[in-house]
Amino acid sequence: MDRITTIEQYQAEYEKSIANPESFWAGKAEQFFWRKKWDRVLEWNFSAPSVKWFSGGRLNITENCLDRHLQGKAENPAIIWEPNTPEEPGRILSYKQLYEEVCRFANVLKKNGAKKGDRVCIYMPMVPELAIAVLACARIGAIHNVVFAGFSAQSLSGRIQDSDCTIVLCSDGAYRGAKVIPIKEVVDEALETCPSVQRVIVFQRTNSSIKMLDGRDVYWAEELKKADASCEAVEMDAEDMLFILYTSGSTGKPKGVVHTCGGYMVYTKYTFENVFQYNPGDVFFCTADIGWITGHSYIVYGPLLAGATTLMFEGVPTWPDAGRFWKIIDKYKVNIFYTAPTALRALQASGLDFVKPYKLNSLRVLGTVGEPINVEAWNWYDQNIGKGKCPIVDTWWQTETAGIMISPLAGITKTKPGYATLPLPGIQPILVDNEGKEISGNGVEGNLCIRFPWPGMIRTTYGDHERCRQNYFATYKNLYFTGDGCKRDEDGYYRITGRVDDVINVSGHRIGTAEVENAINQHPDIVESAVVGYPHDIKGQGLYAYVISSNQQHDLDLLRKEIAAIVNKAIGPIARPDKIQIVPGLPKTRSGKIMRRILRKIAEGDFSNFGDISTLLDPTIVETIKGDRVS
Ligand code: 7RM
Repeated sequence: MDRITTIEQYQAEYEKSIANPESFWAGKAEQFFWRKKWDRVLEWNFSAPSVKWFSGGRLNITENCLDRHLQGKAENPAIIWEPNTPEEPGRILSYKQLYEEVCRFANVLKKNGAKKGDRVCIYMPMVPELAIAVLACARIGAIHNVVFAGFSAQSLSGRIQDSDCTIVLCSDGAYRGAKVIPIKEVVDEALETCPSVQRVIVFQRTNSSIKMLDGRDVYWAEELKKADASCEAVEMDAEDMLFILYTSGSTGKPKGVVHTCGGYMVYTKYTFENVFQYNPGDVFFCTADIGWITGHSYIVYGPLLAGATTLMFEGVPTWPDAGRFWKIIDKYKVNIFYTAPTALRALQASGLDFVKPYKLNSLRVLGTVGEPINVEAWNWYDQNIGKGKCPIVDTWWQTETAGIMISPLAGITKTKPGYATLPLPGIQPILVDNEGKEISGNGVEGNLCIRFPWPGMIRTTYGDHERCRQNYFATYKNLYFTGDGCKRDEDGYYRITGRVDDVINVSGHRIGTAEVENAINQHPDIVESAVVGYPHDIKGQGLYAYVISSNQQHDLDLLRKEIAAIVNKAIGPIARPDKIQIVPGLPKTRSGKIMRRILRKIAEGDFSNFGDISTLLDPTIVETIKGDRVS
């Protein structure tokens, strides 16, 4: 372990990381087990872009997550699993058990045809087998593509096709609160359009009745019976792909963000240990789903690389009641708790009666991620969960960054509600104006970019490197552009203000407006649509859709229902618009561009100042839309 313990040490470490990044990161990388040491620490240029960390280095990340801990930590709990239903017994897997389960399932994958470099799609609920599957892929060098099990068949199919997966791992069904969700059914529908898939391995969680396709589908448990408990790890190059994870951007189709073995390993462990100030023996509870980057980096890889105990929760925060998180924290004596502002706002709204029955005295550190946290939620978290004694780390980062980038170090960096505070060592943020000119000094605001590589950064977007360049490296020369707006206050503290592109953050989930518009436009009566975000008390942002219908006779409530159903089918319930307004036209400029700024203001209910609307083709449309606003 290698942990910063004072603010002076943070400053010294930060300065070293800027003055000599290569020796700084080499020092971190040396703490791992490499089959062969790297030849070069870093080669990079942001114009291609091409970034290589630890090139020539050979390793397998699972040897660092598992094998390495068998000396001394074999009996320590690696994964604690809490099921959806509180009455169902949980499971605890020691490092030794997890190691054996991963090896066994790695052999199952091999027997079913998976080889190094193959893409394996994982579409599963939050059961230990999901983490085991992820690690088993990494063990044999197969590239995992985890898809959050709330996405629709169409989204799943798109992700499988884009990365040409040959194997799909899924469950029969999933428990989510009081609901049973048909997982295999969604997979079956998705696979109607996925010719690359040869094999489906089905884990039985709910014992629901499912269809099994002869010659394609097999049962997890059956396959395991035939598998050996030892499996040699496949030696990987530091820059070999570890995984693909799809995320929404400002253009229509989600992008497959690619991360590689060496840099990802170094970055997730370093950030895990330092941001949360992890102590050996701590129980760490991250409430994300493994289907998102937060789950990849801070449920699976970061904690396991550190030899920590990671808690996996299958259910939802409000079932059977809004005290579920707090019950789990007391039950397993959780020391570090990491969640999303949206969950905190929902729990705050449920009232303190759900918090009071619990002691919460094992907690030492609290964290948030995914979206800006409002001061009220921050204070509520601080007082009622942390009892004023636990530092809160507001961690800013992205799918593309692999790990935390701007964040306090728990108990070390002085916090300020709403501020992600300072960059971690190795991270060089820069604010630029819309022309790409640096905005220096403090008390300023601009577009957040990063000017130097870090080991966890995105390498490419799967199958389309040009898209990666266009999206992240072409807006501002020689900079990685995050898509976020950001303030730097008088103390040099950073506050992320939200996306400056057409991405909306709904309950901490990234939704591309273009993606939702494409879905809505599939409706035969919809001529055109425009989706914008508006402030939402619980979700942070909600989705407001303006649609033009060609059918004047259409029952409007029915039309809204049909639109919601279409979005559900195309993306999933998380992208369903909160409000739908049927409009006769959209505010467009003479060149045909929709003036979204006006639509955002109307959605917000702010009619004060629309700015210059004289360039609109039909300025009267603004009044009409205003008049019919959905409140
Ligand atoms: C980890 C994750 C990334 C986007 C990012 C921001 C927003 C994330 C914070 C935040 C304010 C934070 N990955 N975001 N963390 N905004 N404060 N602490 O969420 O790829 O799904 O989303 O989320 O806009 O660009 S993500």
